[in-house]
Amino acid sequence: MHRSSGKSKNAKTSNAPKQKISYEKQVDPAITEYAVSALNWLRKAEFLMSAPKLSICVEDLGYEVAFAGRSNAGKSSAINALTNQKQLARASKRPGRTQMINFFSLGNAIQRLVDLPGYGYAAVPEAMKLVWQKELENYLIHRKSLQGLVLLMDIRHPLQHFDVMMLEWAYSRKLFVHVLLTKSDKLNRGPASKVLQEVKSTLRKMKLNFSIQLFSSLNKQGLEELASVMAGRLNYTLENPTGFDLAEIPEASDLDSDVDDIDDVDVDVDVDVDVDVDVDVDVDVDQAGTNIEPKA
Ligand SMILES: Nc1nc2c(ncn2[C@@H]2O[C@H](COP(=O)(O)OP(=O)(O)O)[C@@H](O)[C@H]2O)c(=O)[nH]1
Ligand SMILES: [Mg+2]
Repeated sequence: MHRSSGKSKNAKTSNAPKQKISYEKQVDPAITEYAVSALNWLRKAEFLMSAPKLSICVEDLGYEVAFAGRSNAGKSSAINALTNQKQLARASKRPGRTQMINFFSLGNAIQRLVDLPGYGYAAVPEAMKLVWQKELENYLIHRKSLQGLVLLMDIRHPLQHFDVMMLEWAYSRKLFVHVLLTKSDKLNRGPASKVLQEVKSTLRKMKLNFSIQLFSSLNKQGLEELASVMAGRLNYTLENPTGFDLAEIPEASDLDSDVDDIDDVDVDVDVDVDVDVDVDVDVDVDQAGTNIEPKA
């Protein structure tokens, strides 16, 4: 019995390998030289600073792409996978750790990745939620170097209230949005592409300037696509001649407040925002707003 089943297994494997090997060697045509180079470039990410509010943050020069998502959408995992750095944005089993706007330089300080506070963590006083909501809105509406928003949504729960709010802010200033349907490994291919089509159709109706993809930090699905989109928004070229010295970017304490400028900008925002959005904030930001410990 044992012997015969071993035999049939051998017979099977001896017929199989040739085709399988040639299939595995095929290169995915979506993985271009640019994507590979972009991915390598993004691995240069280094923590720059953590800002408690927009008025105390990296000078608004150059190019930025910001990551946003509800708490637990997979934002920290995505940033870590993209930059190939386990601790860059601390992926946490406990939702609600990200509390500030975190800036990362990408080889030089005028090309940046920004990690925005997550939403959805309920254990935060209502007043703090409103403060953070306002800060987020401020950042999204007024930040001139912001070239695009990467909005992460768990593929099983897309387009929640927070997501729609972010999309409306993006629309109000014609900001490009790249949507990641995260944890795509949780669904089979059929159901996953169905969600992809449905969300795509909603975003079209919202008249957004957007792109969308499936993404999984777990099995690295969609990393190259994300890297290409980001690099494109950040003006990365294969030569990437932007030589910029980190030392030229002033420390947070040297920066003048941008608050007056922000008040002067006349942006017509028509956003219908309920106040019950769960902003993901820990309350250990001190009163003066000078706590700049990175937390993700
Ligand atoms: N299956 C699966 N789980 C993921 C993936 N990305 C993140 N997670 C899990 O989802 C939870 C929240 O992830 P995290 O990156 O901390 O989310 P964040 O709150 O948006 O920063 C963690 O338990 C992760 O291990 C993924 O691609 N696939
Ligand atoms: Mg996180």
